[in-house]
Amino acid sequence: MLLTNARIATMSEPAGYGLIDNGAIVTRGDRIVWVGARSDLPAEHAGEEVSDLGGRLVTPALIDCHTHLVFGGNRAGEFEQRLEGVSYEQIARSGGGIVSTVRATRDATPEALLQSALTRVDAMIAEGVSTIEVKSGYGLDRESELKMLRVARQIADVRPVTVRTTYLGAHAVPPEFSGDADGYIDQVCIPTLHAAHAEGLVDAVDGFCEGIAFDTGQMARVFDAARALGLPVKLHAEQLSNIGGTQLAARYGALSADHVEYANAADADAMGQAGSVAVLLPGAFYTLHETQMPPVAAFRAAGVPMAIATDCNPGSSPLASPLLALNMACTLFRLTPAEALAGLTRNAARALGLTDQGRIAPDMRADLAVWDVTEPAELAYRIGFNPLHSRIFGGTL
Ligand code: DI6
Ligand code: FE
Repeated sequence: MLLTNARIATMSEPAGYGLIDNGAIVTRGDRIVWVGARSDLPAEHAGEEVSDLGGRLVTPALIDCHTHLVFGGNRAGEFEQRLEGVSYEQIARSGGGIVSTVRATRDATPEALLQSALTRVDAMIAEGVSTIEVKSGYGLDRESELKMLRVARQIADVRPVTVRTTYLGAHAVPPEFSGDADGYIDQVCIPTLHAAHAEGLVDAVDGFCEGIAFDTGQMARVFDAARALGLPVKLHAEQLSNIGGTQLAARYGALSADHVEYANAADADAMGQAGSVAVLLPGAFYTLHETQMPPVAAFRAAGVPMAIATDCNPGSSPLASPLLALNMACTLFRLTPAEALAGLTRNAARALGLTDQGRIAPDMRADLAVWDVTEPAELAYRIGFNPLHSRIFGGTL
């Protein structure tokens, strides 16, 4: 396939959009084989079937590198409580929060979990998403965690999307282990990781390192187990306070540290040296009325790549719109529109350890989004407006 008459944001440079005007892209099978100015198209590709994009903008398809989009129930009631001044932490400590979604998820059939997840997946695909990371972490017992991961993997059987699954057994302490986080880690979380890995259900391992969840010592045990299985790690770190999660993640060479509002310059340096991505989640910041900004200037100074994701979940970020996340990253966190778009393409791929996605370049997967705009900044600047014209997934329109 030969795509012509395109304005291409290749996202393949270390900064900026890598724009090509009057561009063309040649795909073969599920790969990109050539990209450049139409006038430079090698003669060998001139005979391909042409699709004229009418001057539209083409970007890499979007990658949502941090979601919890498989879950049961909903938490609209907690939204109302928070509006009356009850904090996310207070709700969690009084038996609500993550644990209330755990009850609903344990009770749900796999079929019901899949159907409700697909409503969110479809919203994301409609905004040009090609790859979605999905975490477990609302089961917190062996069978329910495995159920969540199997459902997450099933999404890719019924929709044209790539799914990466992350084991988040260390998300919260379930009620049956109340007051015994260590017992939960050793008796359930780590054995279930082994079971999920044996079933081929795990691409990466994550945890929630926070006062209301697990400390760095507990997370280190989970990370040691992941390392022994050859699995990469990532961490919810420094979301509500700074307890050293980012430094821990860096010591384990984590793919990413996520949220990181309370990270500091030393944390940014450690991440820069480890090559970890900072995954910024403006939907959670917005929903929880947070005021502590992630240290964006320190990330830039330390050369830490920044990714943007929806954190789609029923509690802290009921957001299924990557385009709104793009806008929020600029408006709330002061990223440039080019940084934000890199955050949903090139750097999101890196946060998932994917080397053949997130850029428009030869040998990359042909996952592309075609937009009814001409300026890439328009994707971030509009609110509640979806200009997707078409999406190409693995070379197929
Ligand atoms: N931090 C988050 O923002 C999500 N998980 C986490 O560790 C929230 C999950 C939830 O509230 O259900
Ligand atoms: Fe999260």
